[in-house]
Amino acid sequence: MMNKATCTSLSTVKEKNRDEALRGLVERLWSRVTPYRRKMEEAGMTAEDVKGLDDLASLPFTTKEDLRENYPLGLLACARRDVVRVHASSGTTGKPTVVAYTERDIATWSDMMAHRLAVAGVTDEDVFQVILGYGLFTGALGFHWGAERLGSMVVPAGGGFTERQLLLMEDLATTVFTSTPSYALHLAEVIAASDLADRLSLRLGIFGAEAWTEEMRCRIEEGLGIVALDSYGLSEVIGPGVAMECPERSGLHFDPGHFLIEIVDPETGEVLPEGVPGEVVITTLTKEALPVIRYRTRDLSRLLGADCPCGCGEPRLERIKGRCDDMLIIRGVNVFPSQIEIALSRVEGLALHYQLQVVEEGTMKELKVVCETEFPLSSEAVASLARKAVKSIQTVTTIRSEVELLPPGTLERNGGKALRVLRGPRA
Ligand code: DLL
Repeated sequence: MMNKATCTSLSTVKEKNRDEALRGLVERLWSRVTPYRRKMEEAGMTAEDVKGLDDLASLPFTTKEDLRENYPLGLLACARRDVVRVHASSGTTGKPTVVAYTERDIATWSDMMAHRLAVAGVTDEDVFQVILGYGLFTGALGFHWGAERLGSMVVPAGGGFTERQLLLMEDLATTVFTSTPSYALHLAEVIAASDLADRLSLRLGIFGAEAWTEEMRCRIEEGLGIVALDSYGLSEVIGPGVAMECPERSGLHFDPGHFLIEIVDPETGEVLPEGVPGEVVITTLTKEALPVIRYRTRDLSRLLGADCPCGCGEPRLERIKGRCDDMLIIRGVNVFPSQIEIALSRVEGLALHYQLQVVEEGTMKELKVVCETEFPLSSEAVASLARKAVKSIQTVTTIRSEVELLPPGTLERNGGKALRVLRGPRA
């Protein structure tokens, strides 16, 4: 079985061959995928202009709109009969984005995920509970195949149904689980309110699919008595497994033999140097069915280099700060949901189950923050906490917001991505 030392991703491209891999990718998309060819022609390029990585920045970007416009499989780079699976993004508005995999893509993904999990410290001794939705969402199957490939005992529990999750955790002696961070926090609260803690064997949690903060990590780790690691990925690129923390927790490692990651200025598209924050842009070197060139993720982060104390030698991406699309502009001030999470975490007695409502009053936008308290409280205590929350939010963001506190358990926790931002006129 694989362990940390032996589990290296089989189909990754070695450093010296990355130029060749990029050239091959561009040639393949040029000859097989008309929308890519058209984009390159519009940029005044041909496939021959791309000799290697130095030419990456001259290639046009790919966006979510490109995938939507070519729905469902217009960007396929292989024969349709070679596709063995599709996934799709949830698509809150309009049609979902469909992504496709060949048999080799599935093997690459499993190997890549097994490697990421091994670097995170998962082994074949672990019982690995997958608390993510199985189905069109890439989350569960990505972790499932990776953990199975690593030799862990996989418990495909799926999302939600907290009581059943806890029963399985206890009876099967689960040691590692994956879920969204918001659901992990919910599990921590339910366990704290029960006598279960001593009967569980949990040691590690791997969380992703939504933005979360160090403050949230502290609460999860303290609540569950585990180490909590961050995992990043997106369906358009492959799914979860693109980047993941190691136990050093100082950035998410990724394999540059699978992914070329650039950081660009979200407004101008200009490539930014290592260490400068901007939008994450990803090119897939090894995917067959639906490779992407310079995919604009809309996620904000920065590159951290490869000098992690863990010594694995892979470059790192900093924790995702949020999405460009989630940035709120309230009275001229830019505000990210993660800043609100930090502000709320500083107020003792508040749970980190919250929602931001952007209330449009004419041309003005006001922020209303709805958040649960940790315990049921008197109305005076609620009013006092709400005042503290308003102050904390003002300290972190400079803006004045309205805060409404709700009793514990009011906001939905279905195991899927937490709905953090709601927009619209005042109800
Ligand atoms: O969320 C894949 C995934 C599943 C990743 C499970 C990790 C764990 P999508 O549904 O396509 O795929 O959503 C991708 O989710 O562009 C980010 O905005 C956000 N996201 C994913 N992981 C993180 C993370 C999956 N660790 C979108 N931190 C991405 C912050 C994340 N945001």
